[in-house]
Amino acid sequence: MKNLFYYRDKYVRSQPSAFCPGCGGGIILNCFLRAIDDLGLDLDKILAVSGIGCTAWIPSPNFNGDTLHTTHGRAIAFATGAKAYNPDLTTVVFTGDGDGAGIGGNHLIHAARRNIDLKVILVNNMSYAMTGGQIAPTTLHGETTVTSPYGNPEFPFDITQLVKAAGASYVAKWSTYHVLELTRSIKEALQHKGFSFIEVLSQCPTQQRRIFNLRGTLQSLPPRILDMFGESTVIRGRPDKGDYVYAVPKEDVSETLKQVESLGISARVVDHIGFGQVVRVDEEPESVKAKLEALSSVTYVADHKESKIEMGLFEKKSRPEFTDSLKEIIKKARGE
Ligand SMILES: Cc1ncc(C[n+]2csc(CCOP(=O)(O)OP(=O)(O)O)c2C)c(N)n1
Ligand SMILES: [Mg+2]
Repeated sequence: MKNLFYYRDKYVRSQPSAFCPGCGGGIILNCFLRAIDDLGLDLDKILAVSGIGCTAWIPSPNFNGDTLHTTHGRAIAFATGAKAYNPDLTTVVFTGDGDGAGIGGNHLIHAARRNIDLKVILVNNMSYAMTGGQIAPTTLHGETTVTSPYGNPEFPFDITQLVKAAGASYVAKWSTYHVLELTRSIKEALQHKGFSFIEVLSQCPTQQRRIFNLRGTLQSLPPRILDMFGESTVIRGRPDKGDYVYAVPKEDVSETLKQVESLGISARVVDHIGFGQVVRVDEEPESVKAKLEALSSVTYVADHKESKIEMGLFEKKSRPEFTDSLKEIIKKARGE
């Protein structure tokens, strides 16, 4: 079993981290390093490209291989040029949700359409985090940010579905809670020929404190947000027991908890991306739903699957890859 020091000494440039404490960036870097190590990839054959933002720092300056730190929103454009010039390199792009789906959204869909063999890890922290947490195209409707103090009037893109529809041949979505699945998925993407895209829902205690309206000390937030990701997601194709419900409070969650417990039902307060703080009751829905609905502090009793974000593999198919097609066309043009 290799420990963290092994990965740090072999793959990470020695310097203090620029990430805020509890940032998801370190987890994603860790998953990436484990993936390349497991596959035994040669560092000289990897190029990591990033744009601008906290996410852009995951490879640069942390990764001890070749990195290209480019301009905001243009990581995929630079990576396209690099890959077309030297298709032998495994070219991996790290891009934020603002970088990749906002300012660089056009590059993203066109690279997917071309099926160019780039591995794109898009880190979705639901905001333009580095510059203070402004609305991004991934910020959920109603969420509060510095540019939407009364709630976001817009609706987000489903980036995974967008990239799939645009033609990507490998598409997956995970979160920083799902480290084993994410590492496995990065390995699959690294071995897949064609545009390979992984959206990673990531925690940003600094900005998500406001976005998710979380109270409590800063130190308490990273594990809490990770638990929230676990609570708010379902994995495609994995059997889901469904033996629980959520009591959504009218106002005060502690009052709802008190009322539920007064019925002799054991329950706990959990954070949920879709509902905020809710009371989770681990009982068969038929046995508790009506009782919970009758409580004066409960506005609604939600089914376990409601308002959850789907994780997993969304696409894996084979189709002609751009740099291969380009090579053929260059041969033809030269009359070879
Ligand atoms: C052309 C341009 N516009 C705006 C900026 C300012 N800027 C720097 S980082 C950033 C936010 C990046 O957000 P995202 O891509 O989601 O990455 P995160 O920091 O959230 O990981 C912005 C707007 C810039 N550097 N260049
Ligand atoms: Mg972001």
